[in-house]
Amino acid sequence: MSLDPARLGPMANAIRALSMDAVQQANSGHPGMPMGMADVATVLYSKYLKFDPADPAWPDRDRFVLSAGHGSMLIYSLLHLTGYARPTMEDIRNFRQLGSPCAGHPENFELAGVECTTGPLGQGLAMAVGMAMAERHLNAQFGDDLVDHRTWVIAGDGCLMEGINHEAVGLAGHLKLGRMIVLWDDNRITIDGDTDLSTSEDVPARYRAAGWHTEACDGHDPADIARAIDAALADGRPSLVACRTIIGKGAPNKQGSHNVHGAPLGAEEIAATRAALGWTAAPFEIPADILADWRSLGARGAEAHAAWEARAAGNAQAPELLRRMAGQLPDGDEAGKVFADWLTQSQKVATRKASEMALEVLTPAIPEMVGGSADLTGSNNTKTKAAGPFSPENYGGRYVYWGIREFGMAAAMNGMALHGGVIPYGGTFLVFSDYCRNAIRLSALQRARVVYVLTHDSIGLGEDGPTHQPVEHVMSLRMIPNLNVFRPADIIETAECWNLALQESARPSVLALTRQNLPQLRTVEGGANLSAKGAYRLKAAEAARKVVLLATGSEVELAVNVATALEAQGIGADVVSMPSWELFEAQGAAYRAELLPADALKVSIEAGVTLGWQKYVGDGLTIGLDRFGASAPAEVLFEHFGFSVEKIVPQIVDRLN
Ligand SMILES: Cc1ncc(C[n+]2csc(CCOP(=O)(O)OP(=O)(O)O)c2C)c(N)n1
Ligand SMILES: [Mg+2]
Repeated sequence: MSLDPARLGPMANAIRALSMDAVQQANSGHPGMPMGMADVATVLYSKYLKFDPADPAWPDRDRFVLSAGHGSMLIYSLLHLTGYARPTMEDIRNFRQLGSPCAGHPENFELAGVECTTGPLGQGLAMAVGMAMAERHLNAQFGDDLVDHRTWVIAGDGCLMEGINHEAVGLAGHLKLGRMIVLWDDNRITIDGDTDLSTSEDVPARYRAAGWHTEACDGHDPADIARAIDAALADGRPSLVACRTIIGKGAPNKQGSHNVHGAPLGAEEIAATRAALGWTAAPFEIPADILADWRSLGARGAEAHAAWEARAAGNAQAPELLRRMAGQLPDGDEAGKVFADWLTQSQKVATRKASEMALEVLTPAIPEMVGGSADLTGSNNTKTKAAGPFSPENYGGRYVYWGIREFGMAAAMNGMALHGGVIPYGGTFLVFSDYCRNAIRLSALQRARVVYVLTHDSIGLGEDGPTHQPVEHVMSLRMIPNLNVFRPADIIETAECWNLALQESARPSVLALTRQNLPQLRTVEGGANLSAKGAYRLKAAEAARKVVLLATGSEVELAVNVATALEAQGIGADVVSMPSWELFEAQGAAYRAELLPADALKVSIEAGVTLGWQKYVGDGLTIGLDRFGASAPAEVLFEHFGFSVEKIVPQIVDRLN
């Protein structure tokens, strides 16, 4: 460390001052955590973290995740002090105000240097596991010269208490992610009060049981913090460093109490803190010598960065790494040729099987795809020949056995996507999307290209019964903004939807896929990817059009049969297949009106809740399932719950008369 250790105290106090003043100004926020972890963060940034404020996206930088996202002023202070272009002091003055990148909780798309969006406790640490996995994966493929960095996390009691922590820690220990270091803000305080109120767990023992190395230190003693981090670096296992801290450290009357967790200190206590810290600068002013120390530390990162650039310049693999890190798909369209050939065939397969067939074509062509499943590989059909197991012995493997850890998988996939260089996809049953729903939401919020392969998408899964039969899931996933929900109807649409999912560089996708076989409905070349418009006319009315049938997934076949029966009675019916609401919404009004004309009776058919379909059918008919399913073979269930030509046609005829 080139910095005089005596300078670290004032540097940490700069974080304390900025944090308490910004929270006071906003009259909202969390001063306790940044003030408590200021010393640890100062040691981390001054001695260990590899970063370059002049180029925050440099591929081989260390990743730093503030999992305790409520302490957002900690990272805003660090980014400003070390010399990132943003946040400016003006941004910090406007903490939590409209238009400031200093959002209430850190947002990855607001500020370079914020690696992921945090605040939902536990998920930051779990995303860091994915980042550490991506690092080892790319290291295995590109070597130490190009990929050689660490993943650091600051996490609080809450992050360690959440259930997802068990999944994340189990994965990291099993995968031996030794380049991951978690600095635990062990302040023994949460919102309600002392942690004694709600826990008596021996957290380090749990981590050790999962294969981690653990250390403890005095989180206010820079030398002791450095000693513990050095020990963590020396150990080959992932490390947890319990940093014993005092929440709100520096506020003489309030520190150590849950009252400093999430409320401004107040003018009086701020004055007392200034006096106690010997901090005489006005709010939002950093004394020149202290700022100079921080900036010199920030400038130091240029050296490691330049050394990496020099190595990359002479490395034949560097362009490929940069392509992947930029999120650009490889050139060429070998896959497209195979998919075009499928149009000349007539393959009756489940869409989960069609997805596997598409993946067998896509994964060799797109080497950055890394697949996996939460212990349902054979059911989700996610494994391909190109993807060998990802393991501590072979981090270059492209298939992750996530175990029964849906939430951990989804969060880690977010981390992998945000790390860059990897396009993760992972499977589970659609009904268990609820187990990972908040991570799916964070994929969408963070604009992360993650593909969720969610199979067994309706009562069509049959005998496993209502616990396993999604009813509300497809519709409820459609409610999440910036998430593409695809429900393809056959092998052709499945391939189209996979292509669309991969092309969405800033949006996650869900593929809702069937267990049961579905006939191929598209055989003639219809021009470009028809699913790209979200909905398209699969079959035009022959008789004068009176009805438009709108269906998704397995119910498109039924809609075609219903149309045939209506035509036999002289009633013209269009069939519109609608694999994606989101993409349909993005079409122009003219296209939407052409597909859903005002003068026809519109009927939706989907084996799930009907709430929502009124948007497209107006006062037309909604055929769906507004109750839980039952245990029986699929054909019996579809018949029983009214998904048959015999039960649907009379309802339509009735309505027309
Ligand atoms: C999943 C989730 N549940 C609840 C919250 C609300 N919340 C924010 S901070 C916090 C307490 C966290 O305690 P700790 O991590 O110890 O933070 P400290 O009080 O020490 O800063 C809670 C419950 C949240 N942000 N995320
Ligand atoms: Mg705490």
